[in-house]
Amino acid sequence: MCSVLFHTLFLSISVSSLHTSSSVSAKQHYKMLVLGGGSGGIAMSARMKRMMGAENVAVVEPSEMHYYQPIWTLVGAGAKTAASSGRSTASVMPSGVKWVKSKVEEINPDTNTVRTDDGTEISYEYLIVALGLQLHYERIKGLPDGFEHPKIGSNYSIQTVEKTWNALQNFKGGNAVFSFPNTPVKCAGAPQKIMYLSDSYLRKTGKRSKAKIIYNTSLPVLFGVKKYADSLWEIVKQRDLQVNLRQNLIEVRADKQEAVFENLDKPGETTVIEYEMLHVTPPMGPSLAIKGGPLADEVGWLDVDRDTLQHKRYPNVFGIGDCTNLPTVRTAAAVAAQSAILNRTISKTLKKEKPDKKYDGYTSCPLVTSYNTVILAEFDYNLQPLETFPINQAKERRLMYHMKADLMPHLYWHGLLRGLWGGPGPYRKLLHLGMK
Ligand code: FAD
Ligand code: UQ1
Repeated sequence: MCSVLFHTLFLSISVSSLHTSSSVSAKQHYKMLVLGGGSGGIAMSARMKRMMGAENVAVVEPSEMHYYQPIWTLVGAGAKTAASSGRSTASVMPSGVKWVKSKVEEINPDTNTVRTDDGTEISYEYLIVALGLQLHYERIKGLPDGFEHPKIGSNYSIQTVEKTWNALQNFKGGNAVFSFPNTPVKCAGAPQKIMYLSDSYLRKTGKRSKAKIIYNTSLPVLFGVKKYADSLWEIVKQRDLQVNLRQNLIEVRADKQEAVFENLDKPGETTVIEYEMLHVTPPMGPSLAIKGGPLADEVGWLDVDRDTLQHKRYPNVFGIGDCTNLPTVRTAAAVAAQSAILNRTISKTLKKEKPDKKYDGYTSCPLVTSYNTVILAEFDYNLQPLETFPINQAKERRLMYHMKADLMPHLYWHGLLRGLWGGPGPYRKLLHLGMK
């Protein structure tokens, strides 16, 4: 009780911020502890504040900055600035919610505790895990050091996204190469969106005839949903983009501008491509704070129920977003839909009732195909299209580009992060009324 009073007093006299850092608070127990302050963590902390009061909620997040990652596709192509993608974590943290500015090292669901990198133990009654996924540039020989050389970039990290734009602007002639790794990735369309944008840029600047554009993907398909893959194959044919399937980037010799790919169907067979521009999508894997621990599945992802998002073995633990093993494509759009379901699951669990709403796997990938067109892919667990608008979304559309570039950022900062946007499901039903 005493510590709660101290905490309240401290908050009331703090002039610099509404949020306190971990070093000044003695409170080490929360009714709702959220791990990770990215898309899923902030959205759920806003929802949990509404459900149980800000004083009962804490978020563990080490980063000073919060990034709207989906816009990095456009930053890499020079259509948005990197600065526009970030805001301070303090500014997105719901007011009154405790921000523990540390890194989670270990989660102990048997004792309902979490240990952070500064050795602090925090206990909880309920836990939401939203730790995102881990990028593994280091699994490609020659990286990350290779990024110190020009002509190579990656839209997947704030450190390297502007390097993509530099490489594109400085392109003179030769191969422009784009990779897709041999792991699950977040936003499975992003590795090829930057190829379409680069093609458009080179056409606009009169350099396209000097370029050979190559998309080397580990996957056996161009895109996992047939309806959109069919449209994308048409586009790559029309624009003379070379797609090579089952090719995995294993080494970058940045000093010589060489990329080495292995043929996944013929182990040991490698191809060396000299590049004038290289865009790397890194291998990705589970959060290291989850992998190998009691909350992980056999691969390392958070083991949650695909309908309710409740942990399969620990009923007071829940998961959202990229860190989970939900069998859908990891996106912020999926996080939005999941946040509404998880809110319901938790509210039912608190009342000792059975969760009733089911997540259908909704995810969405605005496939940017030029500086003014998008194919808006939306689909479910069964890889079946689940489109919001009563028009054929497999067609390239200008309207959808404006949605991606101009509307989505607002929906993210003011809707999703405030716990007010639970995905387009209800609007889809309205928009399709009378159409079927
Ligand atoms: P994140 O938002 O990544 O948050 C994870 C948080 O956990 C981070 O803040 C991190 O600092 C924190 N964290 C990590 N480890 C620890 C630890 N040990 N302790 C404490 N905190 C920790 N989605 C779309 O819907 N549409 C798109 O068009 C789209 N395009 C994309 C393009 C690119 C280039 C990229 C990179 C992503 C794109 N996404 C897109 C995907 C989207 O950004 C992610 O799926 C979404 O942010 C996932 O939310 P999350 O909360 O699971 O993870
Ligand atoms: C979405 O909800 C979302 O999260 C805010 C995205 O992330 C940026 C998206 O890219 C998309 C497409 C959606 C889905 C929203 C609509 C209106 C179709």
